[in-house]
Amino acid sequence: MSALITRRAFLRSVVAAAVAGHPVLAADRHPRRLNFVLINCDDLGYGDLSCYGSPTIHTPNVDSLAAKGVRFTDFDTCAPVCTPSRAGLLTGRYAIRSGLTRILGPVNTTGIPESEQTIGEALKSLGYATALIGKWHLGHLPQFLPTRHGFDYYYGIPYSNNMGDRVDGRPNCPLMRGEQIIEQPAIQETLTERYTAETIGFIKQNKDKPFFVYLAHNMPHNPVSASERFRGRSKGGLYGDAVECIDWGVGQIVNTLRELGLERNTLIMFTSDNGPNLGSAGILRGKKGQVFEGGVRVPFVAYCPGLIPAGIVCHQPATNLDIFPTLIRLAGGKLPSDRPIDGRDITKLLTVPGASLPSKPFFYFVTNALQAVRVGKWKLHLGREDRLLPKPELYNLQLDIRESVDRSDEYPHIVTELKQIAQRFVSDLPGGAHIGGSDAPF
Ligand SMILES: [Ca+2]
Repeated sequence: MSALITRRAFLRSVVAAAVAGHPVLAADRHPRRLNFVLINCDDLGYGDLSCYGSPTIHTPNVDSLAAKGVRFTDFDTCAPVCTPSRAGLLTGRYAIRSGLTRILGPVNTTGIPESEQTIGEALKSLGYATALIGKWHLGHLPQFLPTRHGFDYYYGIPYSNNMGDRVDGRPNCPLMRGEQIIEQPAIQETLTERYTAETIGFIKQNKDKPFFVYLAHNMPHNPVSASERFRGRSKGGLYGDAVECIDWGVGQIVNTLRELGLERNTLIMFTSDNGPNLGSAGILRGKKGQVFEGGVRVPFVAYCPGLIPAGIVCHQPATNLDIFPTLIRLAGGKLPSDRPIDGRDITKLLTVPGASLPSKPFFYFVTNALQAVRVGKWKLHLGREDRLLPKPELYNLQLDIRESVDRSDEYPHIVTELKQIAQRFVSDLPGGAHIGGSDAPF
C-alpha cells in the first residue's frame, strides 16, 4: 500500500470518526468527548495577526495553532458589528431571526429571546460544563444574561468596553461575576489577563468532564488598553500590545491543556466578531460596519491535534454561523429541527486538506437591511441608495479580493440571478427585513 493511500485511508477514518461524534478518540486510552474553547476578539481585523500578514503585530501563539492546525483565508462573520455578529455566532442563525440586528448598550432594555437556543444551551443539554468569559452583548438585564442562556459560569462585561458614562476618565461599564457586578467602572488594563486566568481556572475545575469555554475578549475594541508589562512591547503601538496580550493568553491556555493531558481532545478556535475599527483589514477594502470584505472577513484558526492534521490552509468560504452546527455535531448532538439553522457543519473543512463543500448563498446584513449576497466567487452589493453605493456592484472575489473592479455591466445575468436569490431569501424572513438601504447600526 502506498503512503498516499495510507494517508487517504487515515483521513477517511478521521472524518468518519468526527462525523460519528467521536473524533479519533476511540483510539485514546480514555475516550471522552471533545472540549471546546472558542476565542472571539472584538474588532480584530483580518490583517492584525502575524499569520495573516501583519508586519507589526507579533502573535506567535495563534500562529502556532495555525501551523499545527487549520487557518481559513475566506471566513466571514454574519454581520460587521458586535451584537448581530455574536447573535449569529451563538445561534447559528442570521441575527434578523432573533431580532438582535442592532448594537445594544446600557440604555437598551431588550436582549436575546427565550426562544433562541445558544451553543451554551445546546452543549449544556449534552452534559457539558459551560462558561462565558468576557463580552456578551446580547442584553444586560437579568433575563438576558449568559447565566440564563446556557452558561453555567459568567465573568465579564455584558456589552462593549466603551459603553456607559465616563467616571474618573473610564467608561462606567460593569464587570460581572455570575449575575453580580463586582467592579465598576471595570479596570480595563488587566482585563485580558484576568479573562485568561478565569478561563484557565474554569478548565482546571472542569477537567474531568466535557467543557465549553466561550472566551470573548473585550480587546482590541476602543478604548484599547494593556497592562504595564505588555505596554510598549509591540511594534504596532498600544493596539499591538493589546493584541499581543491576547496572543500571550492563547499560549497560557494551550499550556494548561497540555499539562492536564487535554490538548489532543480540545478544539481551540480563534476568531473575531467583525472587521477592524482601529486595526488593519490587510489588503481588503472597507472596515467595521461595512459589508465590504474588510468589515466581514475575519481570521479563523482552529487547533486540535487529535482531530485536525497540521498545516491546513483552507481557502473555502465558511462563516461564523457554521460554528453552532459544527460544535453540536462534534459533541454528538442533534440540531434543532423546529427552526431554520443558517450555518452548516464544516468538520470536513477543518479536518481534510483540500476539502470543499457545495457552494451556498451567504447574506450580508447591516441591521435589517440585506446589503450584499455571495454565491461562490461572486458577491453582489445590492446598493444602499446613497452616495457610497448608489447602484448594485458585482465583484469576483477569486480574482479581485479587494473589490476594486465592478463587473455588473459585463455579467448582467449573474446580477439578476443573485438579486433573485436575495429577494427569495428576504421574502422568507420575519418582517422588517429589506433589500438595500443604509440604516444606522444603533
Ligand atoms: Ca465588534
